[in-house]
Amino acid sequence: MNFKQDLRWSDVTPQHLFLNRRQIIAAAAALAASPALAAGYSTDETPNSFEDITNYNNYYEFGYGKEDPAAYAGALTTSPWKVVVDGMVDKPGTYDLGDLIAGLPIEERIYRFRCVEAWSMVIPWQGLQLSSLLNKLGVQPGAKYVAFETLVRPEEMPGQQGGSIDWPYREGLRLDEAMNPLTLLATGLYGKPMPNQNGAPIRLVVPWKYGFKSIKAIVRISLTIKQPQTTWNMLQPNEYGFYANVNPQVNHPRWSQASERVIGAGLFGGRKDTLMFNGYGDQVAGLYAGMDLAKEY
Ligand SMILES: Nc1nc2c(c(=O)[nH]1)N[C@H]1C(S)=C(S)[C@@H](COP(=O)(O)O)O[C@H]1N2
Ligand SMILES: [Mo]
Repeated sequence: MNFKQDLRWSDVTPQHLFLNRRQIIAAAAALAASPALAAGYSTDETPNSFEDITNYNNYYEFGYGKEDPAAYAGALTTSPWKVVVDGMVDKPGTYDLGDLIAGLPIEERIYRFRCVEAWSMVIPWQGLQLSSLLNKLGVQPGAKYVAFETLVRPEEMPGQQGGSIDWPYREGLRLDEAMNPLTLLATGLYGKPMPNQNGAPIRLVVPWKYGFKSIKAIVRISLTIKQPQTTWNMLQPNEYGFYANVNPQVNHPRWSQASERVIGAGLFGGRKDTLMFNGYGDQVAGLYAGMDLAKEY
């Protein structure tokens, strides 16, 4: 099965042929908006419109099309929401989401977001640093990785009724990546609670990695000794590695990663060079010192 063909299609389709009128208006509005605040960890690039961010999604539990999540994710029940915490942690348990994150500071961060399919957006997230939750839970010595799983509920997630993915969608980070202050558990965007299609009620955001690392609708967080299995690596290990750091010098076997199509900017160029670590190298390059990123992709 061929997933992630978006790039091959878009590369042969001139931008103006696939932007519809609504998208063109949204793009113009996004560019006319005043510049974003460049504070703390945020980029000062102009965010994409709410319209773009919530209508061009990858969420295979709701279909393979970019507009499927907007069409079908509304049916997902996100309250109550339980999260299982297990593995090498002082306070394991099954938590109600509200209790799990109670008291942890919620921040606003405008991040670049780069999909492995070579498109990108700028998204104003709200969320907590994953490190703050891990510190609250108490990571035990010897834990080296954090594993995440998405909800399995085929009656509300029609994509789980078939297909090649071995549900649940799974992801993982090395503990030092998880503790990096850039890494968020996001609970909202544009100042609103997280839209279902973007991963309500809580999803990961790791801005220096390809978008597939940013797992949605998290119901399990496990501290492990062994490197966890991850969905795209399980499906196509020669195409998707565990690290998945944005790297313009290491191409996907089926397409270049040197540049990216900027969603919503079609009227004004629409393509730009991809930056190493998606522009977050100052904060994260040190995590990979001594590693060959062409081999550990
Ligand atoms: N559970 C789950 N999480 C997921 C995915 C998915 O299919 N299922 N897709 C990933 C991919 S490939 C991308 S690019 C981002 C997209 O996030 P967005 O729709 O909020 O832009 O979600 C990631 N998280
Ligand atoms: Mo992606």
